[in-house]
Amino acid sequence: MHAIRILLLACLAIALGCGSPEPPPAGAALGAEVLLSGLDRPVRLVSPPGDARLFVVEQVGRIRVYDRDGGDRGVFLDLTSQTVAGGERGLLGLAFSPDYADDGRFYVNYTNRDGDTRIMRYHVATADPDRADSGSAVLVLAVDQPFGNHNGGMLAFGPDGMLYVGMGDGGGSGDTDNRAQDGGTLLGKLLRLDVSPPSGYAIPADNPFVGEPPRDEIWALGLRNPWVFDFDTATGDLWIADVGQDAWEEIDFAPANDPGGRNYGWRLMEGSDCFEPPSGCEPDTLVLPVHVYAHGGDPYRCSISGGCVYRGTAVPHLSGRYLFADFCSNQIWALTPRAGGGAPAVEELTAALQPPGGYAGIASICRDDAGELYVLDVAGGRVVRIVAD
Ligand SMILES: [Ca+2]
Ligand SMILES: [Ca+2]
Repeated sequence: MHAIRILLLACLAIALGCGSPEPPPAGAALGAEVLLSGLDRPVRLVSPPGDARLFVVEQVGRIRVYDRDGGDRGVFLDLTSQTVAGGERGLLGLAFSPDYADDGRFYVNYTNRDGDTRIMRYHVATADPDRADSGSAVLVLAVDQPFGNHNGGMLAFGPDGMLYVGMGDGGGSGDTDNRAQDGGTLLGKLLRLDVSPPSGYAIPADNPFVGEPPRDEIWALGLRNPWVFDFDTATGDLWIADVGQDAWEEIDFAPANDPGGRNYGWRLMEGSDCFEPPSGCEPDTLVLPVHVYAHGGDPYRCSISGGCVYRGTAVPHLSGRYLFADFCSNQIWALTPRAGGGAPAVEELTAALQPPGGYAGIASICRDDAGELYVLDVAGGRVVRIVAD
């Protein structure tokens, strides 16, 4: 009906001689279907390499495992007794080893009962691939958290086989202790760790601050709350959604094979504006976002929920585009990178990607091993798959 109306309007426009027909409505080849519901604050969805199963992270401390068609395979790991969940805390990150099929290792990032960040390694159970060995925990990294918010939380292996860790600035407001610019703390950074040792981690020899004062774990600094980042599975490019303060939300970028050491600006800058100090922030010395959007509007926008670059096959309209959302407005956009730089094109897809009942609060957009995308509605307890209409 809607399509017919648009067609009629387009014909009318031609008849009146007022221009060429409209292109197909944005998102005409897109749809959204509810795959899972009734979950307890789902924040992430991850698949091991080469594995068709979907592992859904519930912020309350559970990892559930499903078939790709939504068939329930049970609870993979229950960490609810280890975590303090609520607000921005809880079980926040999950990454499977690049060699998971052989080594059975996976990594989680959660806020422990003291409110501090713990990154732990676990092993799959010997007898059942749908269960983790809950007694196999090994500490990889512990980071104290001064406040309850801005825990970052995401873990992902890069194309280089290293584990990347998104760390928020420690919280509070305005990064009053200037942690994101302080090379002496891991807060407000993206970390790069070699997790091949039996426990803990090693520093990759080519990390950018080896032999310099900033801590050797740091890959990038000047981040406020990089809750979701993504390595494009086709190019290796890095996309970081960094949650802003009161004015701007931003998307940061680094090309594949970047040597690291980028300073993305926070708290000197929020988005493309000076923040602290309010003027004279010397943007030329910092890495500016590739895309920003302002707080406000109707629906009200206030907090970016990062996503993924689409490299699946089911939805050609999205190929090579980076999808992201806003937690407050539940709008969804697709960003098309510009070869050779320049401002990327951004298309809003909110209408085309509405499931029945809409979204209550989007936490992230994630991909499975086939490259297909899922919207994680943390507040609505649902996982919504993006499909061709
Ligand atoms: Ca150093
Ligand atoms: Ca920034």
